[in-house]
Amino acid sequence: MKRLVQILYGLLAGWLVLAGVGWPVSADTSEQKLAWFRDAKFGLFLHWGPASLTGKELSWSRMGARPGDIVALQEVPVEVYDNLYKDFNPVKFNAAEWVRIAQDAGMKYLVIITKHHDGFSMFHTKHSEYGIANTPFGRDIVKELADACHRAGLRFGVYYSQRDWYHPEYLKGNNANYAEFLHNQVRELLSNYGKVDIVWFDSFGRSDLVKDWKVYELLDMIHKLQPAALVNNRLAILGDYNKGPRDLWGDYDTPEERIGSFQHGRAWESCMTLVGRQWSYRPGGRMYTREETIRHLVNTATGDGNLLLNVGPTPAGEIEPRQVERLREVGQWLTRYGESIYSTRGGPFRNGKWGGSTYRGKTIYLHVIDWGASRLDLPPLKAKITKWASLTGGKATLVQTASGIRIIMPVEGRDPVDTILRLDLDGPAMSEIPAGVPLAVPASNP
Ligand code: FHN
Repeated sequence: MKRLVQILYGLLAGWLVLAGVGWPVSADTSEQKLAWFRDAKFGLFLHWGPASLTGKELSWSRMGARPGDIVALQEVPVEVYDNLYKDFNPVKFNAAEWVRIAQDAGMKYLVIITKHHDGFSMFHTKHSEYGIANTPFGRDIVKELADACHRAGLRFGVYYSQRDWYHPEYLKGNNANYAEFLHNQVRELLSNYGKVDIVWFDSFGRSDLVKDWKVYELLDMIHKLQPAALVNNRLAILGDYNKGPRDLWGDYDTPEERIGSFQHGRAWESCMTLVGRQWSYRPGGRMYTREETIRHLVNTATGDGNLLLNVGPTPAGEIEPRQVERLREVGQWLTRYGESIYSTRGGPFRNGKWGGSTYRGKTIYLHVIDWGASRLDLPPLKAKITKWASLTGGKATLVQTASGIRIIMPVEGRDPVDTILRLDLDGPAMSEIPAGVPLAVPASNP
């Protein structure tokens, strides 16, 4: 009966999302578990491994027939790829330095690759020889990062790929043996590295085999070993996120390389590369500008989501100086304007090309990215604006009437990245969108 209710709930929720109504708050999504995540808004994703020695894409550059291949990326012969670890010696790796870089960027959590599709374990494991312990470096990367995060008060997440193109039993052999291997490694990660705040799965390759991998037992193990850990929506099958049984959807959604659409009732996090649309180290790849990177963060926050921004460290164990500088610039912006991002929720106005809004208590922050012709027109609020100010300067005028809000900001007063206006209300901003459906913004705006 419970499963039927869950399926019906899932169908209803899916319809609501498709209808653009938004996601109803699911009774079984633990909002208190998610509270820190919703407040944090911004995390660091780290895609790293011996593949960084080639500058090609982690796992995907390894040649070999695989289901759903992106053949174009395959450039490294398997026998070369699978022996890179013998030369992997990132002597400049300093976990405390990476944690400092993340915190200087204003990031509140970190997710590290522990094993990607290439099957290489970046942690000391009893269940595979193909891992960091058998490199010239030898040290347990995951342990050093976990310890540094715990010391610095940065939330710690582990990425673990259920797909494993190295393991002899994965898809080709006895999947029950692969399931045991997978469960054993996840148990190690959740037992040996202290508190784990996020388990970031990255999908099984084929839905027809999910049952072989005992996904429900895996979920039970996680809840027993790390009861407060969040699990993303990639526990089960590739591409079919949020279509299988509701209890496999995890705690939040994970739009990738794009800004997720406005969604209020169910948490979400856009994961995005900073350089070259490649997850692992890509020397010379194009890096997002300061403006683009800040806008990625603003556009996720105004949609009520998080941004997990990815860097690919070098084979020497450093984060490229140019990437460190970009992250530092975002951190400086957050030092000045973080009140409009951290511990806010997205809305009450629906975000779009014009920008968007965030709110906390009786305060709304407008993030205006495109003023269009000359002004911003917003729909009416129930609450009265008691005072307002521009956090980014400029001399604007604001008029609130029963038919809406009109804001005029002269060109010279507009911030080239994000003009932030703070509106203080005589009532809670949340009461403007009780069902979590954002207020539509007139088409007269961009
Ligand atoms: O194939 C992986 C990819 O390499 C990367 O790890 C991303 C990060 O979300 N996940 C998979 C693609 O969806």
